[in-house]
This record gives sequence, C-alpha cells and structure tokens, in this order.
Amino acid sequence: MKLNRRNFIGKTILATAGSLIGFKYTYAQKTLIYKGKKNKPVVISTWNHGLKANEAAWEILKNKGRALDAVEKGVMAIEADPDILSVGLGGLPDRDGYVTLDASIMDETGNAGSVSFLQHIVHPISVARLVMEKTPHVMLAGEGALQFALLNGFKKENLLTPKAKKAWEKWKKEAKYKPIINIENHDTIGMLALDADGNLSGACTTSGLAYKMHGRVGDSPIIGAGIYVDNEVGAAVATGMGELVMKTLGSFLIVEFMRNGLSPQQACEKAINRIKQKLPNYKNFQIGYLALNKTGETGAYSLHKGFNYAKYDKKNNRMIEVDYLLK
Ligand code: SD4
Repeated sequence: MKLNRRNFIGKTILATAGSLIGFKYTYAQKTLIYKGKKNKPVVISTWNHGLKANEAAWEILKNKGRALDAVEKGVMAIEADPDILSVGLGGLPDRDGYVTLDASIMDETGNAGSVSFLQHIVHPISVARLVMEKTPHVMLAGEGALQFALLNGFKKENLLTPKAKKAWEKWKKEAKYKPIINIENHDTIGMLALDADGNLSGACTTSGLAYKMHGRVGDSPIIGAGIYVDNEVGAAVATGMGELVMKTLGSFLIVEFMRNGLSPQQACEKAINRIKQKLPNYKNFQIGYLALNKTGETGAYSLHKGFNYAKYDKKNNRMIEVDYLLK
C-alpha cells in the first residue's frame, strides 16, 4: 500500500485507538498506515437533500469515477433545484434581497478552490473548481469571482425565485431588517466521497445564512473551516452557523483529530465539544459536522437535535440521524 512506502525514521508506536478502528498511527514518521478492508466507494452528504445529491454522485462513483467529479456533480443537483431554499438557484437572499453564494472544493492532491459572495451563477461549485484548476489562487470573491465565471462561459442568471422573494418579503415585515440568527437557519449541502481508487474529495455550497447582512461570508468557502480534505487521513465538512465553525476551524480540526487516531465519529464529537469550550453563546446555534476517513468509515455529530445526513455505499442510499451534544 502506498502509505507504507515512506521511509521509516525512528521507532514506531502503534496507537491502540487507531488499531481498533482500522489503522495504525506511527508517531515517528507521522504517517497513517491503514489495514483491513476499505468501504469504498462511499459518499455522504448533509441533510435530507443529501439523498438526491448522493444519487448524482453515485453515478460517477459506481463507474470507478473520480471522487472530485462525484462531489461536484452531486452538489450541482442541489444548486440547480429551485425548491431548495438554502443553496444556489432559489436560495434565500440576504436582508437586502440579494442571493449571494459561497462554495468550496478540495481534491485528493490537497488542491483547493473556492468562491465567496458570488451572485447570479447557478453553479458556484463549478466556479470554485475552475479557480482551483485554472488559477494560481484558492479563493475569488464577489465581482471578481463573477467576472471570472462569465469569462469562463458561465451565464448570468436571476437566482431569486418568486418563492424565495415571497419568503424574504414576509421576513422583512416581521424581522424589521434584523438578521435572524438561530438554530433553524441552515441547510448547506456538504459532500465527501471516497472513490474506488481510495481517493478522497469534498465539496460544499450554500446561499449562507438567510437574511444575513449584505457582504457576509460564512465558513463554507473557507478552506479548513467549512471543508477540509487530506487524502492521507480523511475529510470533513460543516453545516450550521458558520461563525462558530470559522472561530474554531472545525473541518481542519476534525481531520487533525483523525490524523491523531480518532475515528470520524470521535473527531466530530471532539470538534463540537471544542465549540462548547471556546464559544460562550454556542447554545443558540446549530452546527453539524460530517467526516469520512481513508477506510470509508463515516461519522457525524451536532450541537442540537435535528441534524441528519445521507450515506450511499454498496448497501444503499439512506438517511442517518445524528447524535448531538445538547440533550
Ligand atoms: C453559513 N454554514 O453560511 C453556512 C450555512 C449553513 O446549513 O451551513 N447552513 O454559515
């Protein structure tokens, strides 16, 4: 196995926890060595709309396609759906009525791309992928991201559907222009996949918090916060109140916990507990974390009840209810 071929320096210590969950961690060489059977391919994604996203991703994964293509195609199915009020076309606008989108993508080589505060483009995830593959940068924002998308053949469209506009107008009357920040205000699509070749990738795309301040950018396009992929170890993605994720760099933290021998489940729980330790107002918000490791093992945990995710592997495509901290 590729991971075993690194030069061994110093003595190797096996982490008991790691060996229990299917891999050994060698402190001396800081390299994970996986043993046992892998559950691959596998794809997981956040919330109920994850089922539909997984279907699109599985079309690629079942034919031995690349995880990167699978996660892009998977989340595109949700971006294009006008009935999903939290991502892409039909996303709820900011408090001034503008639909502004954040998206990010990471591949198995550690390459990353993202867009933030992007308007008028149905598939921000594909713009993020182009940023990753065609520019020397990681993130493009606002007008610059839009210009880049238009130059690359994307079409300028009105993303504010009548349904979303109506919801915004109702909100304006009731909320008097104050952004509502609560545990309900979420539904980003975050997706992680391990392909038949054993490679990991991830994607995340959102219209962000509904009725946010104009110009607000969340965690989803921030590499390490909303998403992180390390092909040696695993991947993680976040949903919920982005500010809490950004302040604790949640996805990177989860991958680092996995690097140190924790299972995806343990790593998600520890990252949620980090929010509790560090951020006093955490009870007012929902956060959900999702993780996948190199063996195809998955885990998830949230602050509040109600988070779920869809998992598609050889068995089937199914919803999984997630355990949570605040009982
Ligand atoms: C944000 N994390 O913009 C996103 C919102 C979200 O599920 O995840 N919704 O803060």
